[in-house]
Amino acid sequence: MQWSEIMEQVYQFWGRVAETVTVWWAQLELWSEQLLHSFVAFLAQMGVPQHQQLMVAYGCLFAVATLLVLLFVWRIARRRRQQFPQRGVEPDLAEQESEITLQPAAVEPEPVPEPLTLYERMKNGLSKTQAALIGQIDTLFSSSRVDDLFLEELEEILITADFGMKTTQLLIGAFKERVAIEKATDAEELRALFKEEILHLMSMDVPSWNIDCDGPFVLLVIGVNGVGKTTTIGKLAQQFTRQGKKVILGAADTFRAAAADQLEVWGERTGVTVVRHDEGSDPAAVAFDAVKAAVARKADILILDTAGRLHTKVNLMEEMKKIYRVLGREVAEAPHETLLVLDATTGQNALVQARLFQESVGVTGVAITKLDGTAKGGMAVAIGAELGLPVRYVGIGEGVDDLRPFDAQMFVDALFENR
Ligand SMILES: Nc1nc2c(ncn2[C@@H]2O[C@H](COP(=O)(O)OP(=O)(O)OP(=O)(O)O)[C@@H](O)[C@H]2O)c(=O)[nH]1
Ligand SMILES: [Mg+2]
Repeated sequence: MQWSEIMEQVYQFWGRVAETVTVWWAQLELWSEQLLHSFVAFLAQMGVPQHQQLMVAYGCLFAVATLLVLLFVWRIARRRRQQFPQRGVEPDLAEQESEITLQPAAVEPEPVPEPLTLYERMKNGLSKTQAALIGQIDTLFSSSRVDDLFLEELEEILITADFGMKTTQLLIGAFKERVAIEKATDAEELRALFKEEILHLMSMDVPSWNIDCDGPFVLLVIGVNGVGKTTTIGKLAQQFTRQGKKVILGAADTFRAAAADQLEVWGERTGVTVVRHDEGSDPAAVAFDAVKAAVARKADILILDTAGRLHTKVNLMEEMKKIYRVLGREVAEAPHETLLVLDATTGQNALVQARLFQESVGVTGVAITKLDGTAKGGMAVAIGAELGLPVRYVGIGEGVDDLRPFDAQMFVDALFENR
């Protein structure tokens, strides 16, 4: 639209406004004149002499207007007294007070919720397992003494929470022994002993990752599809980057282009370089380029994503051997850690996967994801107890801080704490 057209429209608008105001004003004048005439006629009827009628009419109108103004002021004063009853009628003071009292209330910021502590996050993440497992255990411990029936019921609860048969037997055997030694009968004592035995099964003496080793620390992440490998890698990349580490990611899951895209999204989010090839290319070639890039750029950590779709154990082994070879050629002892990602919601099935990967590839640690979405948290105990594999990380949500280095004591405390 042209500038002149806009101006014309503005003029037209104001013209219309002025016209309307003029019409209203004329109408108002007409009404007031009519009112005055009617009032004068009324005065005449009342016998007021003609030369005084106009003066009396104006006088009355002035009195009515004054009354209306006074009524308005009185209403405002009454409202303020209701707001500040203790102040009585001290308008100046009340005004000052109102500024003092009302101002902060008007600008008071929304209370910011305290960020959850690590322990609280763990507790929330384990709430489903807690509800299913500890609730039943508490009922059992407080309702009967330790006898065969009690142990049978305990066994059933543990199997339902996916501790698996072997771990359940181990746990019940150890618990029975402890109860006999300590001569425990009280529900609280039994609970404490049971908690200790779970902790004992989960505790493992394993050295932490030597991230500050010479050359990049190489972490190979494996697992069947959908368990949370890429998400775990993204979370790890973010956490390591926050610690000031230089991280490089390798998209050795070449099974589908979307896998590398997903990793690239995490790379962009965390400001980390992602080495990728086209869909269907050789994963070992990606591993080769990624490790070369990590060495050349003096990265602290290289994390490799892989596809979990190799159909047979032989294929899986061949593929992995190739990757191990190229990594080991570039960096001594690489990969330093082969982290198997397991989805907690799959319960005992995760243990079957762990066994398969352990036999064919050689796993050095486990990350258990999606613990927040399951009541089958018992599988986390079984991993260590049955396979002797250290749990390195647990995923307790989709947020970046919901991947936590595993701490058996915190895990058990969070599980057993009364809510
Ligand atoms: N609730 C919850 N969801 C998770 C967790 N970890 C991963 N996920 C979700 O699990 C889904 C699968 O995660 P991915 O990282 O794509 O799994 P993947 O193993 O890389 O899958 P493929 O590349 O297809 O083999 C995603 O929707 C993630 O957000 C966790 O700890 N808790
Ligand atoms: Mg993936």
